[in-house]
Amino acid sequence: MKLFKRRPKPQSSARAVSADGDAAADTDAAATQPSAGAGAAAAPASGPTAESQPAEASSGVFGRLREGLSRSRDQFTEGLASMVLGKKQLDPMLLEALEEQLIMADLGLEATDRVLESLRQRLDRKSLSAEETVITALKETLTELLMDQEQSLDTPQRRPFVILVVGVNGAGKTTTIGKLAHRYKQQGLSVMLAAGDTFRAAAVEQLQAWGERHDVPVIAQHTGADSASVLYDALAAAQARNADILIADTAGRLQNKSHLMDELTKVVRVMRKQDETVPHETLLVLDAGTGQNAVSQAVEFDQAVGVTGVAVTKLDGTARGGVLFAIAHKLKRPIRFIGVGEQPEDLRDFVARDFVDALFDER
Ligand SMILES: Nc1nc2c(ncn2[C@@H]2O[C@H](COP(=O)(O)OP(=O)(O)O)[C@@H](O)[C@H]2O)c(=O)[nH]1
Ligand SMILES: [Mg+2]
Repeated sequence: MKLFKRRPKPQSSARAVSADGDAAADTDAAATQPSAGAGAAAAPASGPTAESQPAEASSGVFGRLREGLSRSRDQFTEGLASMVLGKKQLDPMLLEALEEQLIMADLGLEATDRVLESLRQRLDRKSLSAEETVITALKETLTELLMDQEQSLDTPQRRPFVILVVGVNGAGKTTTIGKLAHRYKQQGLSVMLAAGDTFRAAAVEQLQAWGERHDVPVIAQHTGADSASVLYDALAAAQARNADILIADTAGRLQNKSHLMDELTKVVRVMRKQDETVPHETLLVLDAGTGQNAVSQAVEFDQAVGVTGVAVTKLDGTARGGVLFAIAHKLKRPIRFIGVGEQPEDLRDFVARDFVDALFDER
């Protein structure tokens, strides 16, 4: 356990993005440069890179998670440990300081309130003897909050199992689809991809590049084509080829937010003409780096298309990993995956206890 000095950080909102497509311009740019990026750039190797091998060998997969979460860990635990050092009880001043730290770690007000309330109840049940007790209780409380949403995606229920991937531009949809394609291929499943983001020029090519890399067929039309018709064709093709899994990309930005939500609703309606059970998973991709904005996006997408699972990406590039607690608390949908890097193996099943342990630098 590290002990940290208390060093308040300002809440930066440098990368704020709203579900409103228009405000997504900055992430849009982020998405487009490397995005030939997820496609052409840094072809993720299927094994660990030379650079990551020592960590992998020494501390295994948990080491990679820990490494990925280092910035969030600094933000998260900084102050917390030193604050409870020597404290025998959760006095009002300590509570207030904890509250401040949790908010700064991007938990948001509601999740922070919930955590403090549960912590208080937990601590009421036993008297404090050492610093470790407060930390342990806090960790248990945090794990419990996330545990409700720890539920991995069970794909073999249907064939083809259709995953519709939604989220604002730059959130990491296409990259996550590429990583998933890789993962399912590794499991010996037959995978197909649908290039439903027909709005942006680079989007189709980006998905095709992932498809080529992992030898996965991509159903696509030209840029500007009707997204619903691409997905309709893709579903027909997946059925005809008896594919195990079809993963559909969608646009993250249209003229405005209501266009985007209307388009997604239409896509679902059109696909259901073929199979009324689809999509079997509506996976919302959220960029952790957008902090509390990710929470409002979650609510809006859920209202429009009914989110059944969440992938939280870019946890490696941000100190705002605490937002995951806010998402879990607010959205109350399973968190399926977390992205902690750009390698295919950096998309991981979400495990609440591992996540909290990695935030507290343990194991
Ligand atoms: N570091 C890091 N970068 C990611 C992760 N997921 C996606 N990215 C990057 O985020 C950018 C936008 O991703 P993209 O998949 O194009 O987003 P989309 O617009 O939602 O399809 C790309 O440069 C990706 O390589 C992640 O987990 N970690
Ligand atoms: Mg994309």
